[in-house]
Amino acid sequence: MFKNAIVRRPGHSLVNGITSAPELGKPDYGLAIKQHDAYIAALKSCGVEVTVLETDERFPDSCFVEDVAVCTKKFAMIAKPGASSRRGEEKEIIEVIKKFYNNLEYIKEPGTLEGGDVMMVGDHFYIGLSKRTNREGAEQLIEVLEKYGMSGSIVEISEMLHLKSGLAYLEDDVLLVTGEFINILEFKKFNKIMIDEEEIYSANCIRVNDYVLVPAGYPKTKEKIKAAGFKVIVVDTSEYRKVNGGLSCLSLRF
Ligand code: CIR
Repeated sequence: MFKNAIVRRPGHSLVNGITSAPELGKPDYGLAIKQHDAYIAALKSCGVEVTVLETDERFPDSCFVEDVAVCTKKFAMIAKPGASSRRGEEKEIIEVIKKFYNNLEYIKEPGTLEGGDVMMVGDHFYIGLSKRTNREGAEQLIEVLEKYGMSGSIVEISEMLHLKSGLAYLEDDVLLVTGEFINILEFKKFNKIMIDEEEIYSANCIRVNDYVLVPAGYPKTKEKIKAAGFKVIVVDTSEYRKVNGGLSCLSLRF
């Protein structure tokens, strides 16, 4: 069960967020704010208390709070963004994390790690090696997980931005998978829901207590998740998608 979530309001600088899809255009700020409101409302309807942080115009991608920390049952790991324009965002999350956690740990240079590369499955954490998370960062996280009686393992990523760009664990042994992750041996044990190539963005869903949040505009994914027995809440993230952001990156849940 998640009791809490932390989000950060996007700033106007969101239009300058890192993107690999400039053809989608720049985010419309007014719409992004409305979508953020709806996202917060969706989290609340799942029964979590939402802490809303102020905008931070210095960092265009700072609404993607998932990347700057990893929140586990026993400790929070303050991450170390691999993207240079995001370096420093992690310092801005420490104060609020301290309100919820006594045990804080820190990824140290030369390690880099972004929370979007970390997928929690019970007490085990899959860590993607991406352009943002390096082996040193992943190994630091594994060492700390082991210190607290948990475990971690590494998954190599070749195409996706983050591990959770193409994977989502919906609990109850169900894993949403797409693209390069479909045939990975470590995921064989899960009941997999395959995401169609043309709906690839929608692999980034989140299970929050009794519901699965699914991005708007991906009917096949929505139907598959419903058919697997989950209750679904649809949330529009079109403006965040323009800067490679999805449902999971917009919050920390714990
Ligand atoms: C970035 O490239 O860092 C942002 N524009 C998007 C971050 C998305 N985060 C995530 O998938 N966890």
